[in-house]
Amino acid sequence: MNINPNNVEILISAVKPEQYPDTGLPEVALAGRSNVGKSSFINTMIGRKSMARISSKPGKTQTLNFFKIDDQLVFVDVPGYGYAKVSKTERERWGKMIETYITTRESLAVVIQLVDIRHNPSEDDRLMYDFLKHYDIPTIVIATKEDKIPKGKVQKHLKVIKQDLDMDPDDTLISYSSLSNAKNDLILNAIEKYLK
Ligand SMILES: Nc1nc2c(ncn2[C@@H]2O[C@H](COP(=O)(O)OP(=O)(O)O)[C@@H](O)[C@H]2O)c(=O)[nH]1
Ligand SMILES: [Mg+2]
Repeated sequence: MNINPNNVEILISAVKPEQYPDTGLPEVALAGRSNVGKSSFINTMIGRKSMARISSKPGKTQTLNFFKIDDQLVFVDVPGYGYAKVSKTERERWGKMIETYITTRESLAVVIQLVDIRHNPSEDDRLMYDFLKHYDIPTIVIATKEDKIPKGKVQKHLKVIKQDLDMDPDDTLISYSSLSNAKNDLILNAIEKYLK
């Protein structure tokens, strides 16, 4: 699969199912704590520097942002979890929005869960992964920011992540850095397996 960066458009920022776009295309949703690199991942994958907004302020995007990618698939940028400074009400609203999307969206093909390769998965990372497995959502785990650790340590960190998340053997784990597009093909191939 190839993506033409000039054929990428933001469709809508949605909160409720009535606002989800009706494209007939399979969807790939990005999950992960705020600031882990979801928006950067989308930008690097589509080859557009600032399509998805990269926030210096974590916890800011509180909508589901739908990006139509080259008439082949839709990336859904999901607001991050684990940001301490949001109120309980906001957190609950966030939870409902994610839960509704994940559990009811028929066109959802696969979730890409991003974790930071430098750290053990957080409690929230584990809850998210368990939630996805509970609903039988195929998941690709991307351990990002690999440029921040020595190359020789990547495999060891991946092993810890796989163990801590108790990953399903059917799910793929890939180390990654949004500073480079070297793994775009590898990741698109992994995604493609889940597209009908
Ligand atoms: N070094 C490095 N920085 C990254 C990487 N991915 C994201 N970042 C930085 O991490 C911060 C948060 O990224 P962002 O994409 O906004 O995270 P989001 O909140 O999950 O969407 C930004 O300062 C990015 O430039 C990466 O792979 N390597
Ligand atoms: Mg973001």
